[in-house]
Amino acid sequence: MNIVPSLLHFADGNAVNTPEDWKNRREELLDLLRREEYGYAPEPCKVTAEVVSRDAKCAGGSAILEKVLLTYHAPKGDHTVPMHFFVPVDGKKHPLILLINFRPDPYDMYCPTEEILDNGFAFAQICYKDITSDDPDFTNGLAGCFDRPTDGTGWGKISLWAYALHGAIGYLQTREEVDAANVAVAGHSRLGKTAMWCAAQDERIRFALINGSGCGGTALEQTKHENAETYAYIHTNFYYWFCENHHKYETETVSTVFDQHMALACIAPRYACVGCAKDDLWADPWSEKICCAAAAPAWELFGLVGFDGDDAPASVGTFCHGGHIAYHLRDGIHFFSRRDWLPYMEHIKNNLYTKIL
Ligand code: GTR
Repeated sequence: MNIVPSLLHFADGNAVNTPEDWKNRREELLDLLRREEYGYAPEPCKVTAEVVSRDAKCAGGSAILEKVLLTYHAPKGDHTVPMHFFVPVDGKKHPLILLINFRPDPYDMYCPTEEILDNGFAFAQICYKDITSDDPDFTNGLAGCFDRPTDGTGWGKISLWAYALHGAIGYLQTREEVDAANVAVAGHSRLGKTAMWCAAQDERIRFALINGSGCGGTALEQTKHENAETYAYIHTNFYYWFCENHHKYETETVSTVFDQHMALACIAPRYACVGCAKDDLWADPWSEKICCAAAAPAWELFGLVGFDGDDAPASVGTFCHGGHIAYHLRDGIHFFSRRDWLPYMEHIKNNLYTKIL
């Protein structure tokens, strides 16, 4: 399959041959994706944190749950986002999973909280609507605390949700219970797109858990299959997730400018987990697999296995976990299932102590 544009050529046509070249190519790709797809996020701002409640015996006495208020001190005002932070009670440092979720509750159907803790993780959760609303209103929450560029490149909501996660990670890495070298971000669907874009930009994140992310996530646009969501369709309802420049790809061929393998590849040489469901045709599990294969050359530059699968359609039960990009296809529909979390946790645990080149 000829996936264009080439990952391993600079915009000027020169080849990308070395890990050093990749650093520059990654910056070029991030700039391209900011300009044409997700929009430029604001400059980082100061984030302060306050623990406002503590349950020392949650999860059957196995963990501590804190409610932490994160305050973003932005140019046009402060905005506070609540976060739930769980940590096992054993007093050790733990790899951390930060989930951006749809609902504000600490226990939710999209995450098997106790099982995550039992697997030795610290676990933090933020509700995306506490950052800013999921609609075209750019004046509320954190969105209202910045001026948004009006030249077509200003942040869409995905970019702003990701921006808030960067701030949360800064705080979480200061917590003594957290193994700061082993931080994962996770999200499902529109928040899978957010987790991917967050990890693409933030090298403090070692693992990206990208579930059911589909269009604008890990589904390659140029190979979309029947009944899959496309850029043209996503803009009918969700144009505000992206920057205004992205709207032109409703009608133009995207493949000559950029595609989603570039966003996934910006995670290299770190780790990504892509999870899909067989009946989630809207998200297009096959194009997600092709995307993994198309992103892999970025890891190969480092002499690493990028993806140990191919670009053929997967069958239920497929696990490609031998490379830095893990892919699985499970049975069922669009959902963040325990059957997704289990392979994600396994991939993290298998790769906790390898050296990131
Ligand atoms: C759909 C949208 C998808 C996906 C999903 C979700 O309606 O078209 O791109 O993000 O919502 O977030 O649940």
